[in-house]
Amino acid sequence: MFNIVVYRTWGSRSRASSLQAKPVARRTSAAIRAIAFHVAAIVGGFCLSAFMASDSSALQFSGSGVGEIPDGLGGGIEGGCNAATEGAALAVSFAVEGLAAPITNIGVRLSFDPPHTYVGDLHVVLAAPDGVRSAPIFGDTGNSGDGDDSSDVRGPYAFSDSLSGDWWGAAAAADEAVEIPSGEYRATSDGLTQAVSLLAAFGNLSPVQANGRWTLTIADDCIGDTGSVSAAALVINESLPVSLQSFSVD
Ligand SMILES: [Ca+2]
Ligand SMILES: [Ca+2]
Repeated sequence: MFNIVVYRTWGSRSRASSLQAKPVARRTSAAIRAIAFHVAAIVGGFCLSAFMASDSSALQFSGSGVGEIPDGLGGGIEGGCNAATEGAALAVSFAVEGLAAPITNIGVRLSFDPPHTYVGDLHVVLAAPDGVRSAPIFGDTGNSGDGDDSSDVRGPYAFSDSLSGDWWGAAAAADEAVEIPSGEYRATSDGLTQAVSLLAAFGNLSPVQANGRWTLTIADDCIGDTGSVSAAALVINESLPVSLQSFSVD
């Protein structure tokens, strides 16, 4: 197998170098093994370097403006909490710069501390610098017509198209006053369990359009349960699936 590597590597350069390779290959198998080892090491090292370089090419931006989420105004009766009863939204911003290629992957990381004690109160939306393109991360989680899910949120949580966690399912599985487990989830529609594609919402932005101030708004629509966003990050164009471990900003 290594012989093939040697010949292909040299043969691809020029006819002269290919001819030079053959006499070497005929001398001893030990020589071939030594050469092959070095070529394999070089190729392997190159691949590792390329892997690391592409991985580190992801752009990560820490959110500014984290803090307490103003409480909502609604409550008391069924359906009393809705868009009209949202408190002032907490706006966390990401100063995106240096993006030179189209968006191929985008993810959000979010942590709450102190935890918010009622996930169904919350509406989280990511908006591009143009203020027009936006996508929900989650909202009215567990909306069933007779109330939203009462579980807590602490995190950290990661959301992107390349993740598979079921946010609504995790909320349903967690009892009242029990935290939705930290983990990796798909973003979901506001008030609906359907997954949302962040790439569909933002993938058509040019680099020029994508560089600028992105905003993550977190609004609470119901009185009585509160919490704070303690950290947030926006990751763009990571070569690997955007994972919880990939976020280094706390
Ligand atoms: Ca629950
Ligand atoms: Ca509330």
